[in-house]
Amino acid sequence: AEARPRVWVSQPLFADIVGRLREHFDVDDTAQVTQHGSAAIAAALAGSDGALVTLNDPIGAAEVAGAGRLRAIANVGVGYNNLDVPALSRAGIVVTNTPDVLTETTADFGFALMMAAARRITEGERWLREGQWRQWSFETLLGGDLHGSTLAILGMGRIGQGIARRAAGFDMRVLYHNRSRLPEGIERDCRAQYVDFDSLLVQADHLVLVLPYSPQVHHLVNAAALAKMKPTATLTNVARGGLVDEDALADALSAGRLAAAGLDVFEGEPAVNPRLLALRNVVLTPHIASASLATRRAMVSLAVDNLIAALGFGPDAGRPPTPVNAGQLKR
Ligand code: 8YV
Repeated sequence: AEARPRVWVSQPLFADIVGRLREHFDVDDTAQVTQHGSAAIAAALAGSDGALVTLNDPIGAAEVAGAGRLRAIANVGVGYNNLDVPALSRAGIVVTNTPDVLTETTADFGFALMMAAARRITEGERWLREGQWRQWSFETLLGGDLHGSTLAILGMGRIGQGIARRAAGFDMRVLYHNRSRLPEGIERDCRAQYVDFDSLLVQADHLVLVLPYSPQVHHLVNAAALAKMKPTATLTNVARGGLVDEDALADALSAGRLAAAGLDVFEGEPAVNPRLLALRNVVLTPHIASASLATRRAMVSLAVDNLIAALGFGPDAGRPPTPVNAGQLKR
């Protein structure tokens, strides 16, 4: 019999779901949760036909150079800036991601993070736990309101739209900026108004970042951008850390030129800029915006479906449900 295709799973990802791969493939799912180096990834991919990877796994031309059999990489995540897609396309490798299944969960979390930053929830908890609540004063931990304020969404894709829809329930005015303006019907559904980037910064009471990262938008929120914002405004990031110049953000937060920030993603994660760690007016979470049990399971399930289909098996053989580079493949 013909040898079964081999698949590498880069870290433990719900064994019962990953186990579905065994119907078609020989599966190496022994890798532990570590930041695999380039050489380790290259070695794992060398004998593989497919791989199930996460944002922990940067893969480009160097990592696939010795992987002559590799035909598909299924990324567990909607963002795939860990993958050099043009290089993988040139190598004839199908890339897939996990959109849609995480939209609502991530929008929930973005909203929660924004609220926590605006209303100083974690700061208040720390203050209480530190035993500082000896005497409550009327002016203790005053925050900014959500209701009646202007929500500014940068990146109006699926998650941005989910956040906009939630804002209606909080009586917020919603502005957005995006690479391209959305069709009127979607703007109406989201009750969102398109503005240019500068107007978004100037008018924002609460700015939320939900755009995909690419080198073109590296440090899009830099000192100049932050200087345009109101000193009472908050910044929330559930996209990628590289969108924000963290030193400029720390400067603004410590100088009182920005009220607060909610950050789920960091440029050097899992390392966090020590200047941010030292500030009280930042809510810091460890990249968990999509981390509800149901959603994380749905993400792995979709990635497994993608990998099975991309490698030519199952009901969708040859047509993975959510491809990233369909039409760009050079084979
Ligand atoms: C994932 C994310 O947890 O989907 C994304 O882009 O950042 C998160 O939902 C992460 O990508 C896992 O690879």
